[in-house]
Amino acid sequence: MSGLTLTQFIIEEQRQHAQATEDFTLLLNDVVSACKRIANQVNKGALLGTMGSLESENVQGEVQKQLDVITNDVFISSLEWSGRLAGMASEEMEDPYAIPSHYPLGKHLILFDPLDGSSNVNINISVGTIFSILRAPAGATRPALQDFLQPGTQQVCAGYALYGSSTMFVLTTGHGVNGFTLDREIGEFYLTHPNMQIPADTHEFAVNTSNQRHWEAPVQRYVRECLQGKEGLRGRDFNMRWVASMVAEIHRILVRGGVFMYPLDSKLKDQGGKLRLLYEANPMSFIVEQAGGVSSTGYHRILGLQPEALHQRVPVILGSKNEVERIVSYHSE
Ligand code: P6P
Repeated sequence: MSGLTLTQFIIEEQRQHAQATEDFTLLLNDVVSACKRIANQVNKGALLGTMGSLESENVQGEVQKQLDVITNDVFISSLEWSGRLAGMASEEMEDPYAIPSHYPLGKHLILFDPLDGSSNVNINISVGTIFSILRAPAGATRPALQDFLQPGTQQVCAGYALYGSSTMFVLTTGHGVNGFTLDREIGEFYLTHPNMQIPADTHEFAVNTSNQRHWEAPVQRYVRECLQGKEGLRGRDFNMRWVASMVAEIHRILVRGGVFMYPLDSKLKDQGGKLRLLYEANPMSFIVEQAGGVSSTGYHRILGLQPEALHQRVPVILGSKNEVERIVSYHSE
């Protein structure tokens, strides 16, 4: 396999951007190693007997899968020692993870969902890892919880690994979005999807329609118009997808366009939504915006939100620019 490897790409990115540092380049390479290890764990889950659920629940009140905990541990053990991080936060841990005192502290914070969509893992549907990298407070001190609560515009990097028919790694450092495919035989990711751009228009939407009766009026209106097809106001037929694995949905949208919605609904109103702001909505919104798309709660740009809690949830409407702007306009009417 010829072509640019992810390692070469990251180093060349560092050369091109003055603010990039070797420290960050090495951190990103450690994230890549963690995702390769997770890919291996997910791929062999049934063989290793790790596809089951645990008795425990995570901070979200969700039953934990064995692989949720295993992959969380993989991410921590791959990164905690490196001296690149001042702290880590995960969907699977109630509080931020303090870097053990025998390791040096670094200049970045990482927030991650180690295995998003894990309820799909035992039915062999694609799952993924999502990560977001922020700057740590100046001076290598132990971060306070507040240091993790930065708006999405402060992210220096965001990305995901997709464990699907092929294993892919997609990232942005604020200079566009690039996708890499793993060659398992040699353990290298190769650039296969340079400069990913989301088409501005689409006729494909992704939403869990079983929640339809709980949606707010603007989303009801938008989906109703799509379902009316060419006989309706939109004058064209639409297609619907719902994988129940956010990484797979976002990847599809990056490749061929579309809209992904997990909107606010009356049964989620108290918790503010389904998806988590800091390690799902923010990293995916950074990627989507860098690929020319739009990402909104329906009322506000997601990247502009000031987080108030580590596991805060938000409504998410993102994807093809013209379609998301239509949905946002329905919210403002
Ligand atoms: P539902 C997976 O648990 C997740 O966080 C996202 O990856 C996915 O888009 C969503 O929840 C699926 O939610 O309610 O359809 O199971």
